[in-house]
Amino acid sequence: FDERMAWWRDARFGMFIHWGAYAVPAGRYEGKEVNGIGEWIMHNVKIPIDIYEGYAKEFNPTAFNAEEWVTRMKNAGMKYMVITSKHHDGFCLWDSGVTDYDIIDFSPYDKDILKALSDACKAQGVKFGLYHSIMDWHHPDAQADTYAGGEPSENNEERFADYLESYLKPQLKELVGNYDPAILWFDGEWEKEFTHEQGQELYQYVRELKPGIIINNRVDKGRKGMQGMNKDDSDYAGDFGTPEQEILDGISDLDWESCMTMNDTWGYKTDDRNWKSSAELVRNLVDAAAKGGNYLLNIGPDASGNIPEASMKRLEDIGEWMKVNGEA
Ligand code: FUL
Repeated sequence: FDERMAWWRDARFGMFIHWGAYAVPAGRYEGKEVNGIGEWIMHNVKIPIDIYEGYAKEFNPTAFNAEEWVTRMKNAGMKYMVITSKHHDGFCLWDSGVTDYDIIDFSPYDKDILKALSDACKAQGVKFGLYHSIMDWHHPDAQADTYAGGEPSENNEERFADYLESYLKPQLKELVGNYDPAILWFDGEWEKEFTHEQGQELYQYVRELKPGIIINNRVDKGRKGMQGMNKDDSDYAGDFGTPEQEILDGISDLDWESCMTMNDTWGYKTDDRNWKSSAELVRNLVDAAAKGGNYLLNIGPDASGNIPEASMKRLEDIGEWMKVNGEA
């Protein structure tokens, strides 16, 4: 029996939140709809860093209400939240000490979003977790592979190692120290210079900051689904597998969590109206639970801080179903 994992295994259902500067363009660039997921717009149309920064400068979500989001989440039967402290675009939703590229120093908005949400989660008795990208398209030493806007540079390995020590780890220390997250959900570990050894070390680093914390398998190199979770991968860091946009095929006694969008994007996109039905979402939840997994269902709030109507409707429908059928 693993005491550390107990609450997470019981939880079954959580809310993923992808929110950041990409909510401002909302999937459109120069008047045109951009294909692909909303939070990848910087990469997908190769938006230069200084232009993209303009979105962060505009990001002013005055309608954001942390208590209301957590209440909606709870009413849907969700037991935990995982929100993007920093996605691949590098913009931070808290007042980071290692960069000004954050909601307090860079944007007109003056509220620390992670503080508001972690307080609201605590007050309403649900768990608070953070998604944090290892790759960073805004940092000159952590974007080399995926974001083609940067100059090819020399000594990438050294520079990336330096980014890990002087930027990423200090950020994680701030996050764990200030907001006491129950989960750290890493991503963007396919950054070319990032190694398996650095992944193992990152896992240890975060566990030392908070021994009881739970960390996904994407902290280590090789991200796909259940990669690293098999018993013969015991030197692979990470506590649970992360199948994306799919529920596992069979029953598994390994720890896993399926993350999924309600439409086709994680970050808000004005033009994405391809919503799954509430019935389909409930079926996925039941399917995941029956196979021993968790279901992490995403919302992408807009730039003013509103959850899309279609998402609120689905959360309410799932809540109705849970009231009748879910365990207390
Ligand atoms: C992926 C990311 O690249 C997507 O933007 C999203 O965050 C998804 C949950 O994970 O690796």
